[in-house]
Amino acid sequence: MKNLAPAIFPPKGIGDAKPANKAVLDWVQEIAKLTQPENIFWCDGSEREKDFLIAESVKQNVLIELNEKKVPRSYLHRSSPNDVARVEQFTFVCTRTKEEAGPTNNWAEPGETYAKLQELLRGAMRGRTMFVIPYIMGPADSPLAKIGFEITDSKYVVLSLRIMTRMGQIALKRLGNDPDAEWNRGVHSLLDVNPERRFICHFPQDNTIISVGSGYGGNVLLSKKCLALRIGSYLARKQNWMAEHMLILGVESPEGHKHYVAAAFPSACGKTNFAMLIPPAHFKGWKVTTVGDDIAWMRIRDGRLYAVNPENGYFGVVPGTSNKSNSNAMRSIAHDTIYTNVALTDDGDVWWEGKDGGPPAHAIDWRGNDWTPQSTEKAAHPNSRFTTPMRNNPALDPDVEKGEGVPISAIIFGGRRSDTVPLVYQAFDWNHGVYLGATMASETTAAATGAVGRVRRDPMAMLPFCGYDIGDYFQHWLDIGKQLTNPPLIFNVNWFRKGADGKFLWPGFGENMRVLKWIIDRCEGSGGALKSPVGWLPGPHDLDLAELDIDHNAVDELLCLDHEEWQKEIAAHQEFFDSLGGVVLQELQKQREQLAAGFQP
Ligand code: OXD
Ligand code: MN
Repeated sequence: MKNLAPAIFPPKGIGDAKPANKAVLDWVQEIAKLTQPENIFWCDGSEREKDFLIAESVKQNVLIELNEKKVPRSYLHRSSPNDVARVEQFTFVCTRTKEEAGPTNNWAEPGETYAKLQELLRGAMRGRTMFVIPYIMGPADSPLAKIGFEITDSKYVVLSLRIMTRMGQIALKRLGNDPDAEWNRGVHSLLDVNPERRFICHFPQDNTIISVGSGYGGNVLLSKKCLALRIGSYLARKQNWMAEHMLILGVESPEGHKHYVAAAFPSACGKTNFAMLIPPAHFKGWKVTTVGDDIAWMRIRDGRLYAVNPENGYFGVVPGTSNKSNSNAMRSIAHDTIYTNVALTDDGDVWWEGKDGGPPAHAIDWRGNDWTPQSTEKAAHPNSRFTTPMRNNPALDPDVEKGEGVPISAIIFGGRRSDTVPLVYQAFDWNHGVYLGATMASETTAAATGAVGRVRRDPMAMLPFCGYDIGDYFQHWLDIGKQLTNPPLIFNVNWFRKGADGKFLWPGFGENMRVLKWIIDRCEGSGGALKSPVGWLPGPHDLDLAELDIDHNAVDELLCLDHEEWQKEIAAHQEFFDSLGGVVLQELQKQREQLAAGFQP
């Protein structure tokens, strides 16, 4: 199998950045004893190390070098066709009791799970190299920063983590040699990339993650979903901060007034596009900048929420990315990028469905087979990805490295809903906003294996990522609200509402600036709104739609509340709450009753 490349032997000065911390060394020895690798490679994050690992990966076919003129210093990786997305059904939260994991997580007993994983890992790295990757999540000097170590037998993971985190010496330095320092233990092995032996297991009480049997990013870049969200959310509750599946963007008016907003949309619902939004010509002088595109860590300071992006790069969905949908992303991925599961053109470039220009006459598809426009299969997998440093983003926010974070004026929830949910509305207050987040739903996407297009409740876009009981998570949101004297306003958006003809009513992408502008107006106390049963809705003239080619009926449809649809929606909220058993809080039930009362005839 192409992923299971044999050991590599670096020259002196590469792969020998052994940490000074004894607790780390002991843990690495323990894992090495179990997995029995040929050798241990201690990563330092240097350029020399990168060059060496890339050269070896190309030699061993783990990476394919792309045309230097078309996409400089960029590579294509093909994962096993059975391993192309997150596997929620094989993802476990192994708290001491089932109740602590709650009704939305797969729970497994920690002792038994460790024993099972140990058996799978026994001798798993024989004849191979074991990499030890130290990394920091968050700006190095942030009070929110966390240190993690990932042990892996995949060079693709090392090279990806080098992009996605602050990796190497910087983390070793920050950790120092305090044996009691807090750090996350992550172990990953490809094993034989067999779905039968694929488990992504979290042990929040031990700050430990073990992932086996996969090479796909969301399952194996342990810094991201596993540490920054599942373990992160568990730590956040214990330590009174928030770990959320949210992008963070800055929006600056021509007069230089700046706000930051954080937005929680489920996987593959446009977080990266929104975070990199380019305002349409009508919004001359307005600027949107990116702090993060997937994860926000937030803490309370002076009665406000401040956010940092714990990541250092973007792991984004490729298909559909174009100069029209997201030209900042196109510029970001034009160089120094690792592509996974896109198509390879005959001149060594990459191609995917939705890329600018027509399809190539011939390409090699994501599985490595010949492809032409007549093929019935997609050339790029719908969940094919780019891994690119955030430094590549021309719209990167200047305060992205600020340890204290950026102050959040608004939180936005949103899902992919063909009907029912208006383009935008504002919660009456924090607790009502928590209800909006807790009941949000979205049509499923290719980011996880399973059916696509099915409406499922995805509270705060955290359904697959909350590392503990969801009822306690809702309570944590309410508790945080009580501590904020200047809380962010909370909004809900839906870019995906469709008309009777099945077509999207809203143009989306850059035009979402019009919605963002209303949100900013509301934060500044200047935007108009009408009170409705679901929250504050913009009136017909409150959204700036100048120079937008949109039918008035479409705008009415986008903002309307259909009573029948909402009766169904409110019933679905109750059904969802019922499915959670006893965990739903009185406060949220009260919010539901108020909402229902608003729709009484
Ligand atoms: C992601 C996801 O990869 O949410 O960000 O699946
Ligand atoms: Mn995500």
